[in-house]
Amino acid sequence: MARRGAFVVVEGLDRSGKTTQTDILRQRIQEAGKEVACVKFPDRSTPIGKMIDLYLRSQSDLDDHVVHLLFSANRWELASTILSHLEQGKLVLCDRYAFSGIAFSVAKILPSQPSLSTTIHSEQSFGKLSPINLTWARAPDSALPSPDLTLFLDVSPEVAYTRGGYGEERYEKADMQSRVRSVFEEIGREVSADAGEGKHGNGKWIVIDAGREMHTVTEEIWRHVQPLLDGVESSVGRLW
Ligand code: DGP
Ligand code: NA
Ligand code: NA
Repeated sequence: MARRGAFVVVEGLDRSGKTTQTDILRQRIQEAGKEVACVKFPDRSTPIGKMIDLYLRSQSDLDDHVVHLLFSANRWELASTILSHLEQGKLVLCDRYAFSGIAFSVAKILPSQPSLSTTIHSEQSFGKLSPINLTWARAPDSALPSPDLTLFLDVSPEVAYTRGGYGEERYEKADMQSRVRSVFEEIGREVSADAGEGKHGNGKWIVIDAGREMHTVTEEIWRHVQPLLDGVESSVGRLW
């Protein structure tokens, strides 16, 4: 079987340097003589992406469930494009993916001092509508192409603060960011546990300490991506 391209996702907190590092990584892959296709979520250019953009800029208010489904739909809009790049042997480099979808939606229901594992798996409802738990949040992204490798750029809220604080958008607030970070940690544990048991892939999950000097972070990222430059033999997995 011909080798296909590898699917690499970069996830991270706001102010983690995700955009800069993704850009450096793209250049390095090209300098290594390999073809790379870049995808970024949310893709604000599509009709659904435009709705997401309005929401993120607080120009519209939407129910949390609706927002969650829009972000997922935005990924489905590009799923076949991602697959065809992979089949053509290109490495797909994706800035955020379904893990962000879960992390941001589930973070909304967490108390500021989370007792995480009980809360995010809870089926209990305390309003008219059920809050978004992990099971519900996972469902719409089920069967999307799964990454071979996810690099999670981790940064503490304190370091993010010293980098000039957060921006103006809806989720860019310190307490939300630390809750998002907790959910990402839980997701990472689950993905790693699955990989450890040899279960079908949600791929490999690597935590990168993005609080360090930029060059150090770049080198560590490269160490993980380099083995994937010549593609992979196995067929593309599906999420969850
Ligand atoms: P970015 O362009 O990477 O800064 O992302 C814009 C914002 O949208 C950022 O605060 C993270 C958030 N976000 C990204 N993907 C999702 C998602 O799937 N669901 C939710 N609720 N938020 C997301
Ligand atoms: Na952002
Ligand atoms: Na998204």
